[in-house]
Amino acid sequence: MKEENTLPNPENPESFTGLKLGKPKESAAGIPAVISAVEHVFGEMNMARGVKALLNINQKDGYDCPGCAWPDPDDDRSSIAEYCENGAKAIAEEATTKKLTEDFFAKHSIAELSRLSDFEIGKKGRIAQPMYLPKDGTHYVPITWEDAFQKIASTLNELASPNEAVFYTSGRTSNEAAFLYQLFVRQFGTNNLPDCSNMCHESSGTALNETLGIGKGSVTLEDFYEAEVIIILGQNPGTNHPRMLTALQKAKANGAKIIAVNPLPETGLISFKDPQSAKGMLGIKAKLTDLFLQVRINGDMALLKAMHYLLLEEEEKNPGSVFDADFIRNHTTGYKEYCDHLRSFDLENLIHQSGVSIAAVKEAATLLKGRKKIIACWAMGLTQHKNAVDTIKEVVNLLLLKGSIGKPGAGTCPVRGHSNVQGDRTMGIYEKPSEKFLNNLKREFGFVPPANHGYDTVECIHAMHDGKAKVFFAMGGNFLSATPDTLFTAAALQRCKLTVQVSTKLNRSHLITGEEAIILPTYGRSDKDELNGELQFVSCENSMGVVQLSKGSLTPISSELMSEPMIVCQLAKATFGEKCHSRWDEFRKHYDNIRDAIEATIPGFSDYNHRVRIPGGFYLPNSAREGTFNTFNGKAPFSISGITEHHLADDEYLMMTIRSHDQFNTTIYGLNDRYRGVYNERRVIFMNELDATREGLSKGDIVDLYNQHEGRERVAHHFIVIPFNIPEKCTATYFPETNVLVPINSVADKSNTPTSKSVVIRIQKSY
Ligand SMILES: Nc1nc2c(c(=O)[nH]1)N[C@H]1C(S)=C(S)[C@@H](COP(=O)(O)OP(=O)(O)OC[C@H]3O[C@@H](n4cnc5c(=O)[nH]c(N)nc54)[C@H](O)[C@@H]3O)O[C@H]1N2
Ligand SMILES: Nc1nc2c(c(=O)[nH]1)N[C@H]1C(S)=C(S)[C@@H](COP(=O)(O)OP(=O)(O)OC[C@H]3O[C@@H](n4cnc5c(=O)[nH]c(N)nc54)[C@H](O)[C@@H]3O)O[C@H]1N2
Ligand SMILES: [Mo]
Repeated sequence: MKEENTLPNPENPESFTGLKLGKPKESAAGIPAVISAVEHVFGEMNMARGVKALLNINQKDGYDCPGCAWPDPDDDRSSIAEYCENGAKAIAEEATTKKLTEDFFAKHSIAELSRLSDFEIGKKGRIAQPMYLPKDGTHYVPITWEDAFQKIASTLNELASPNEAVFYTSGRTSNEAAFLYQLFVRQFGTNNLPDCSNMCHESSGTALNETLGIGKGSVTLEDFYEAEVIIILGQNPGTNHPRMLTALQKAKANGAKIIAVNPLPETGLISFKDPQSAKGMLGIKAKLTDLFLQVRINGDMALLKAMHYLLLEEEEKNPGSVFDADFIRNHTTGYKEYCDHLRSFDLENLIHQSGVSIAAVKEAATLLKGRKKIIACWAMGLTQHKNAVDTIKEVVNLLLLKGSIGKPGAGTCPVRGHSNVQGDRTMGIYEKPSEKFLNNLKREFGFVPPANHGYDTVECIHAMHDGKAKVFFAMGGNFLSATPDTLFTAAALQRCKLTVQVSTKLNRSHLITGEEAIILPTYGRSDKDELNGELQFVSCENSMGVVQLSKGSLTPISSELMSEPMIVCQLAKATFGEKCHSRWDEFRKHYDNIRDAIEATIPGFSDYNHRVRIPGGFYLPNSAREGTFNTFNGKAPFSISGITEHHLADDEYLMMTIRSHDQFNTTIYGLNDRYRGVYNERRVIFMNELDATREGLSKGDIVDLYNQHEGRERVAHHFIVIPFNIPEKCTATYFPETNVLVPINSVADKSNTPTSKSVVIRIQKSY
């Protein structure tokens, strides 16, 4: 009998791990960061492997850190290792020597494993051989690679249409694997290529494409060192991009002013002790932020408009002193209309809606007034709201007013998440490929790619739910836990005929499956990848468009792992059989052959095999960086959009789902959030003290959280109240524990990104 699988929604307080509260930290990194990194690494592997792993991260001949997409310095890199605490933790998770073989799966049923927390599941270790869950099975059983490919291929070939299969990608997949994967999927006949980007920076890509004609950021690391102002909105670099703090520190030493816009006074933004400098090791901290603007959740649009309003007033008093008239005239459209639009607002009302004090907004305007080299950085605090695309366009408006684009020290910096999420998109992992891209594939590979757009992440969940998609294939990631509305998504996956996960580590997506399920174990970044006796390397594109090689150096934990490019080749062979294009045989021989195919298909990769071997790699062309805008008329339009008001009832709150300091997305490294002073517990809700009092709640109370959307109630049980420095009516919880509350149909306009940072909730005492 198949037991019922449970979901991560514990109904009893025994699931608590034992909260301890400390004071939020005043500065990031320093010695505690080094200690924490070392503990994680050597807790998972022996000394020799640990040292080797750390020494090779982000070195020019090493491997790309799987931690985040922040770029490495072009020239001098730290001679010890270019890593940070959280990069080291990412490596500890990946390079662990704990492994799961068939014995483990024979001993533990799926139902038993699904009762564990995400933290406990992740700590089990790396999957060491292909596993298969038969229909009505209670346990995974071993399967050979050959049988696994045959099963997937025959299920795919039996579908009524290729569009009944979806192929998800998480952002760690290398350029080489991603290119092959999209080629396979399109040759199979569908554009159903949802990816983690749909939940991440899709809003940025949409906004930037529509305004500047390129969906990527425009700055390089060097620009940081020349900037006059760096404004960081909705991003927590101390935790999620720690190496960015080093760049900010250098920028500051060169005179840049830093403005942080965030509902939380995030530790890394406020000050920083560089663990790689002597001063930092001595505990000397550098103050980073000059001005902290504590916005209300989603108050950014109102704040930006208020700042722009004040800047316009100054410009009108003294024309030419604030805005860049030449730039506006030569490179933009709609300036006059935008000024009229600004004037139509009531300044006080804007400031009120932003949640920031009048004095602070005025200080921001004063800071920006005379400066023209501005970099705007942002991440999930802007992208995961209903009006995300419009808010990012408002950020672009600021840069256009100031002529801060296409010149040194200025531009857009959407800080990417997964280490190769940007590269995957460049390689064609996209459900809405351009005609040009498809034509290139057709020319190079001699087949007619499907023209219809495919499903993005939210659309594919609906399709599975409605029975329109029957096979779910994931190249990495943890789809169930990363996506919104966990119970709805679980039901969607469970309606599939077959779910397949190409994975390094065990996660919840292996436990909530279709009728049948397969796990294909693969190499991580740090693993040595040998093919026909020759060591191979792959390549990745970082957040600033630099393509670099990544060569693993650790011995894989099992001889039964297969690299991602090889998995795709074998899958193509099995699926296409005799019709399989001969190119797939070439790809299996050497990764250089894959790179040659990329060069022939995707602009910007000329001489790929040569240039990728140059230490430090090469920059991809970037039109916005060069000051040209690939829009229909070659100009960047000012964007006009209103303010979204959240009409919250007295007992309703906005909730943002954020990352703790001890996690990488759904991989939970530990139970501490050191910078926010939270230890040994993740089921917490941060709320304003006045709100807590109004609700009759005090520190340590246990509450249930409810969301109501489109007539369906969602609930997440048992969270401990922590009164915190956060604006009124705003609350924060950790992702993925509260993904159950994110409504599947609450998405950003145009980008269809789940609104994970503005979930409307009610809070009730549990008992
Ligand atoms: N160690 C580590 N590194 C990571 C990751 C990880 O999980 N762990 N994840 C990677 C990935 S995939 C990504 S996308 C990035 C994510 O990097 P971030 O975007 O920094 O991650 P979040 O924790 O989602 O933090 C969002 C920040 O925005 C703020 N915020 C929330 N809502 C609003 C708002 O309405 N307005 C403003 N102004 N701010 C708001 C929050 O307080 C928080 O500081 O990090 C990448 N790097
Ligand atoms: N509520 C809420 N939800 C969110 C977010 C949020 O802020 N709030 N953030 C969203 C964002 S920004 C993102 S990017 C998504 C992340 O969504 P995903 O990318 O789907 O999730 P991850 O947790 O990064 O995936 C971790 C799993 O990837 C596998 N893995 C790790 N390395 C490799 C590798 O090299 N190869 C392969 N094949 N597998 C590997 C491991 O098995 C691991 O368990 O989540 C989104 N969901
Ligand atoms: Mo992300």
